[in-house]
Amino acid sequence: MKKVLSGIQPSGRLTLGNYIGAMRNFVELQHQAECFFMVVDLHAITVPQEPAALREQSEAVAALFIAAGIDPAKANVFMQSHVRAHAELGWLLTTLSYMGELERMTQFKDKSAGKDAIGAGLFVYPSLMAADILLYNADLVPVGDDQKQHLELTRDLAGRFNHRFGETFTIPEPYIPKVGARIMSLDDASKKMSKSNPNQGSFIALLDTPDVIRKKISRAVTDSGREVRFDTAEKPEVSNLISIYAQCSGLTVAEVEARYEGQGYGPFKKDLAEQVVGVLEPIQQRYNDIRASGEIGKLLKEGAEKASAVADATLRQVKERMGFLLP
Ligand code: ATP
Ligand code: LTN
Repeated sequence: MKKVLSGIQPSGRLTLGNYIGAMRNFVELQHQAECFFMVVDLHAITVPQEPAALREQSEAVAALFIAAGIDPAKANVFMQSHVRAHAELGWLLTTLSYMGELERMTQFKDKSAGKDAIGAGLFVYPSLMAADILLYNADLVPVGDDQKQHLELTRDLAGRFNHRFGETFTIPEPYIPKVGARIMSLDDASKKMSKSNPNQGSFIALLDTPDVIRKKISRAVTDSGREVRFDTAEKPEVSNLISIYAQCSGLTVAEVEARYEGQGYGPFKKDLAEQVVGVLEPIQQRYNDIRASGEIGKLLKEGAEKASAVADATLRQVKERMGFLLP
């Protein structure tokens, strides 16, 4: 059976981009593979987090995994910080990572741009991500387009380790959706939709109320034309909205274009809002039930126990091959 691993940071309120780009594929893959889905809190602290908010967001992300359809009886859901092997293998792989390759990471460049104090954790972030993946010998890693480069680095690190210390790690493949791998910001189609964007109108949060969703979509930037046509070069804003529509309705891009031919943006945006609400409302209901049940702590504990058993065995093998004196 193939192994699948992915993670989402509790660095803010999850967005429709996280859902379409990543989480939805988690739900699909759980039926075909042995899955490990984590809330990557150790990654979230590579930029400053307020402790109370981090704790709340961590529980919220875990509850959203389940609400989105991940079945904890099928997939392991856990907190990264509950499995100590992540931090430990992260350090071991940091010692195998080169400054030059880490400096080339666009996420690092974007997140450090214009800052005078840049945390060292932000720099070595990809080495920790590689540890996350390699601990479970994952074959597939479902992520959005922005994580492709980190996956490449993970593959390089796995290959480097195998070459130096003997075949140990599986070389993982990214699993990226064909449509929706990069949902753009509602206020600026040149930037990806991000939960860390201070402009709340730039993203749809999975827990936004239907009215807020309608308002955000009606205010989403378009262009001065009126044609609902997919053309990322000429019409990036409208194309982004068409992608969201297609992903939420199950229609193809061409079917969405045909449905709104000659109708202008008004009816298109109105229906788009209802499509998004239709996808998010059931998730929100399940989310509220799960939070109210008080079961999340128990689920995470069980998930971490199962994940630790796998991760600890890999870590022990890695340390042995690297020449550590084992206890
Ligand atoms: P931040 O903006 O705080 O850095 P993020 O949402 O980009 O956070 P994560 O929470 O770690 O980062 O992302 C979780 C998953 O969601 C990743 O697989 C990422 O590729 C995917 N993802 C994030 N934003 C988008 C987007 N706009 N479109 C498609 N996929 C996305
Ligand atoms: N870097 C990812 C989050 C992440 C991840 C992982 C994704 C951390 N560890 C392991 C897949 C597998 C991000 O910023 N979106």
